[in-house]
Amino acid sequence: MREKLSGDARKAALEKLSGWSEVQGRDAIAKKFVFRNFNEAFGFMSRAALMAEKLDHHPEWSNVYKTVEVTLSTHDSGGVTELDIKLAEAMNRYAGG
Ligand code: H2B
Repeated sequence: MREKLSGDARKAALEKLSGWSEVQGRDAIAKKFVFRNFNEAFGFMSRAALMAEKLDHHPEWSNVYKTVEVTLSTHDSGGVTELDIKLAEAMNRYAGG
């Protein structure tokens, strides 16, 4: 099982992750991605889904038209781990920043 990130390591990891923030009342991080249209939103989701399978680590997410809301947490560990940071970084790359 992965170790939960806390303290300085967690702070440092989050500071590098543009647009991601702590979820209130839960050990998780979240970001709302807004694209130009559905095609771009779904392209992003397809790339992220392939990475999620590769990492065997899966997002909680929803899509409405051009918006994708993502929450990341490692369920097996009950909180945010290095895997969530990895997937969040990949998602930022796929979203173009
Ligand atoms: N995704 C997330 N976000 N957290 C997990 O703990 C997790 C997962 N566990 N994807 C994986 C799959 C595990 O259940 C399987 C058996 O590897």
